[in-house]
Amino acid sequence: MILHDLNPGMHPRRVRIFLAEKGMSIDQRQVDAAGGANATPEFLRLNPLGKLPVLELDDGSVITESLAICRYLEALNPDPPLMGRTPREAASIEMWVLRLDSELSRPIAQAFRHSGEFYRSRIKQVPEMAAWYRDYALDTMAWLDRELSERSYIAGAHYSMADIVAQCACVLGKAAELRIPSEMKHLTRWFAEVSSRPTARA
Ligand SMILES: N[C@@H](CCC(=O)N[C@@H](CS)C(=O)NCC(=O)O)C(=O)O
Repeated sequence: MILHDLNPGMHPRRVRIFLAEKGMSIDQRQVDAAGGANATPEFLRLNPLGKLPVLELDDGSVITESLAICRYLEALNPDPPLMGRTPREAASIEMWVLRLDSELSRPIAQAFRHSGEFYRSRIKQVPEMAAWYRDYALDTMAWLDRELSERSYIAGAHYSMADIVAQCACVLGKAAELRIPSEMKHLTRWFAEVSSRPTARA
C-alpha cells in the first residue's frame, strides 16, 4: 500500500495520526501540491478531484476520502479500536465524526482557503468569507467546550476518530488565524491533551 500524502494538509493528517495510533507503517509518498503535482494527468488518474490523501492498494486500486481510508484501515487492523468497541459506541463516534466534519473541519478549511498563502494564487480569496467561516467555527468550538465539560474525549471516555478529526481541524485553525480562545477551558484542556499524544506530530 502507498499513502499519497500532503504533509501540511488537514485531511492527510487524519490518516497519518490514525496510522500512528494503530502502530501501522505504510509507504508514504509526498505530493508537491504547491508545485501542482496533484493536477497532473498521472495524479488525476488516481483521484480525479486532485485531492489528498489517496491510498493506493497493492492491486492498483485506490481509496480516496480520509474517512473512508481510515474505515478501511480500521477493518484491517481493529486494535486499538478508534471507531468504537460496541454498536452503540460506533454510532456515537460516527455521529461526532459527521458533526465535526461539517461543523468544524469544513468551516476552518474554508477560512484557510480564503486567507492562507497556499490558495493565494489558486482561488479568488474573499477576506469576508474567511471572517464569516472563522465565526462559524468559533460557535462550534463554544459548543464543543460545553460538551467537553462532561467527558474526557469528544465521543466519550476513549480517544477516537472523532478526536482525530477535531484535533486536525484545530491544527489547521492555527494557519487560518483561528486559535481556541483561552476562555474555552475544556476545549483548551482537551486540545493540550490530544496534542501531547506521541502520535500528534505524525
Ligand atoms: N473530503 C476529502 C478532502 C480532501 C482535501 O480537501 N484535501 C486537500 C488537503 S487537506 C487537498 O488535497 N488540497 C489540494 C488542492 O486543493 O489543491 C478527504 O476527506 O480526504
